Amino acid sequence: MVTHHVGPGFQHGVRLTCGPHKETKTTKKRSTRIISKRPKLLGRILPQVPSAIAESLPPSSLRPATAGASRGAAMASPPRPPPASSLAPIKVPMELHAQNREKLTHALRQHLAASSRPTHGFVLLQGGEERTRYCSDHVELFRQESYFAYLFGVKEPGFYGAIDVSSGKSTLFAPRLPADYAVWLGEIKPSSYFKEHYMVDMVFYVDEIAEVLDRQYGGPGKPLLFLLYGLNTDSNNFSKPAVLEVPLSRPSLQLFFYCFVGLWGPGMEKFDTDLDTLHPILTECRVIKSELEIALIQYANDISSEAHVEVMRKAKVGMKEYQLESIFLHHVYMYGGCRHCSYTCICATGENSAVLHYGHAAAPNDRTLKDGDMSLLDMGAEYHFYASDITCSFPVNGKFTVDQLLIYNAVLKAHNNVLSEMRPGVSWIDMHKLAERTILESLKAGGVILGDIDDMMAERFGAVFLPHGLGHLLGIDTHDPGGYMKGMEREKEPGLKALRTVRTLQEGMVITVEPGCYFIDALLVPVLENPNTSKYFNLNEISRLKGFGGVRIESDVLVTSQGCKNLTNCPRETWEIEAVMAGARWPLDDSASAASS
Ligand SMILES: [Mn+2]
Repeated sequence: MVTHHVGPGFQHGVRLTCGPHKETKTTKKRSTRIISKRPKLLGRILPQVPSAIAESLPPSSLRPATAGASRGAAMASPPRPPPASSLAPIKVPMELHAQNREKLTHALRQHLAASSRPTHGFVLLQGGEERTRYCSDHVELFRQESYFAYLFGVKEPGFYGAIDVSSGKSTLFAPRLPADYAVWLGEIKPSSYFKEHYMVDMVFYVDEIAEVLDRQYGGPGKPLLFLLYGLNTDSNNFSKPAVLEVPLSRPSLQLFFYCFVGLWGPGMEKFDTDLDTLHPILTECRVIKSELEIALIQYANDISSEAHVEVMRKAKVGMKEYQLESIFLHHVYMYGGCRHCSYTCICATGENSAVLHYGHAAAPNDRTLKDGDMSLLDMGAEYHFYASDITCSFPVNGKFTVDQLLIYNAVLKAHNNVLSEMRPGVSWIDMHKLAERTILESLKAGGVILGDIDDMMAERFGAVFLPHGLGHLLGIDTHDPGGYMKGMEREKEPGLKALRTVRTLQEGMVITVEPGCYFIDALLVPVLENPNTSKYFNLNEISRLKGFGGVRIESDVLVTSQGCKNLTNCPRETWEIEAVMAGARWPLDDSASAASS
């Protein structure tokens, strides 16, 4: 996925309204809500599939071509369809989160020692809370807050977690659930379950936090709590420091406590708090991935790559964009166990593929695929919090036109050039410029633009075609935090200002490489009207390509000690795409490769 809050959005600066005031709901309320809504859900009827959709997807005609290979044997018994997936959900190692905690305490101790501060205190994080749909009792499917997920791997809502900075010991605080929970929502798990399952040292209840931390500290003076508060440079939102429940029924009283008494409920006067130290250190921990994290990102990539291939195979003229989305979602969930995607699927075809973040509620992937369209499908599954973010572009009828070959290969060459240059020490800004230059050179070779490429680069002309950043860190968030650490400035120039990171690559980073080339009216028109820039266009060509849409190719790439490793495995060469769309297996076997090349 590409950029959201870049450029103008960023200039709004910090949005203080998104600070810690946002959530006031208590665990108790949540439980009551859930319980009271259940009977309604029990009576819900499954929606009927529109018959037009069912008809457009005759399952037999969409079977891979290999199904016909055993025709002779078909007389005796029906041929076995090939397995729909070669994958199955992998085991999630909770050591991953224990390692993450260890990494944090190590980094925190180092930081504190370096600034001559005492190395004791507690990291205290508040996990995410379940939300309902507006004022209704419909509970939205919960997904853990990402920093909490990183440190504790807890999938349930309403938890807090603490880490003793000096000993490294970790404690989870579980919500105290009412007895009715067992009626509507299942077994109330004992503390011992959470202790064992999440590999923490201790488990208590949320209402015991102040008492437990005070007791565990046992030293002189007040114990220090390191709370998470800091800016997400992609969204401009702030992470929310832990707030202890105020057992007051009236929101106005809660607000009073919040504003005048301090952030805390009863018992918090026992602690000192630090809002500055934790966020940058924890964010930096997330930037470099461990082996165990990489394995999960690889799995999310494997199942998502396979699902993209499945979509590619089943895409046909006359289908709806959302049917492509549906095939992807079904595949990653059915075979990969991925209940969440990392972001909303972008299934753009035709002119929609020039809308960078198509697929949102106001543009809900509902166009009919037409002969001659390109598609741009940006979809990625999430597995145990870890993301994939993959874009494939291909002609919906399975055969590239001359124009499509030109634009697609321009982007592919940019993608491949970047991969061949990526290694520790390389500047991401340079990689962006490399992608941009590659695309401009290809467009020039194809007669779409004219003039000197260096001049175009100096004038940032490439941003007309590639307005978003080349890629972003990927991990528990699709746009993983840490793109701009303290002291790193956002560039001001077109294209570069949209970069989600300006870092130098380091071993262990996972970053997306997603060059694109788009024909976006909102960008083309002003540039065509300006004589300083219109000189670069071959006007005949550009007027023909104006409705082309766009191409993006996106892979998730691990920076290794010597270079990089592409974690994504989708058909990328045009002949690979055409072969797969014609029914060839992926990866192509030797005969298919030979026939196509
Ligand atoms: Mn992306």
